Amino acid sequence: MRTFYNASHNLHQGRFEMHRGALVPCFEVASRADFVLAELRKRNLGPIENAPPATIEALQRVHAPRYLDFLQGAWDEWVALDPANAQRDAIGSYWPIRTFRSDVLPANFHARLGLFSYDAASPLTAGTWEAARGGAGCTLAGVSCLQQGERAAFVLTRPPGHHAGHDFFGGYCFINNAAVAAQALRDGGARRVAILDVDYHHGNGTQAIFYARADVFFASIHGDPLTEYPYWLGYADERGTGAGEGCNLNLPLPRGTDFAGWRAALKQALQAIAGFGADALVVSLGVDTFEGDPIAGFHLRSDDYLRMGEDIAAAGLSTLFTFEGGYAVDEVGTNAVNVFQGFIS
Ligand code: Q9C
Ligand code: ZN
Repeated sequence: MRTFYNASHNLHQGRFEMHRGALVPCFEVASRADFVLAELRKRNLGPIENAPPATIEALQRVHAPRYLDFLQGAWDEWVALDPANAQRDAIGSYWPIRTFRSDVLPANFHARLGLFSYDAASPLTAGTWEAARGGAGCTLAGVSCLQQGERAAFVLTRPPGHHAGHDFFGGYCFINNAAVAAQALRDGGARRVAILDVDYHHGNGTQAIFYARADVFFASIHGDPLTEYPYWLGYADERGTGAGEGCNLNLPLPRGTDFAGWRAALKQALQAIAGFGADALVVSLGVDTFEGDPIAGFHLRSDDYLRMGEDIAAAGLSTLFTFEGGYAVDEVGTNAVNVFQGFIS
């Protein structure tokens, strides 16, 4: 299986995230990708390649122009406000909740930072834009691979993507790689695409992007948003809207769920995807379902990821894996690569 590795990922290295009133060191660290890369090499899973960054035009297939403009220029604006800002990351302080306007684009930088984000856990850094664009480029290279008839490919990138929406970032995500992939597959001629999101957290950005569409099915298995981030989306009654009605499947599970319970939900998701009749599958692969994850609550063990890969392979679809969460850094390589090992076995 070919891997497209975003060599620019380490341009994004957030320092601190706001966590319940305190700035704490970021959980989403650069070494996560390094551990996965090392494990891929160790197990000789296939070629590891680079790809050029995505063009703005390609990103606009999923994201709003004014959002992309903001992301591209944000760091320079931030530093222009105060040269001392070069030593600290940009994090929002003000957000337009219900009754505020979002049609007006404020001149004030902080107001735009709040307009285009929804949490204080996703620091925007000097290299965030380049890193995120690089990841989207790898995603498009992975899509090309599938279009050339390969069974599967892996996009090894960070920052992750599934929390990023049409015009917002959050949950450590800026550009939604899974959405970029699904859209590129559609643009390349796939009639129906399914996205399976196995990250511990609900893929609210991906869901929102495709919520009214009948051509992209979104299925997600995640911690119940009643207690788990992102809290305001990911409930079972969200089934899509308009033409997209019935094309969204959320399978929230309680904290403490082990692999037996998780695997039953996977079976259900894969059955729904089979019923949808997809031409291709995009998997948002987060391994923060691991029992040792510091910010999540499921109890999957390393061997369980082998079974996960086998089950996903049994769907028989050409499959693109994009790397999402997973914060137990020492095990993130083992767990992610176990999925591929199971998939190709
Ligand atoms: N105590 C991804 O896995 N903070 N993002 C949650 C929980 C945000 C996770 C805090 C978690 C975002 C891609
Ligand atoms: Zn996650």
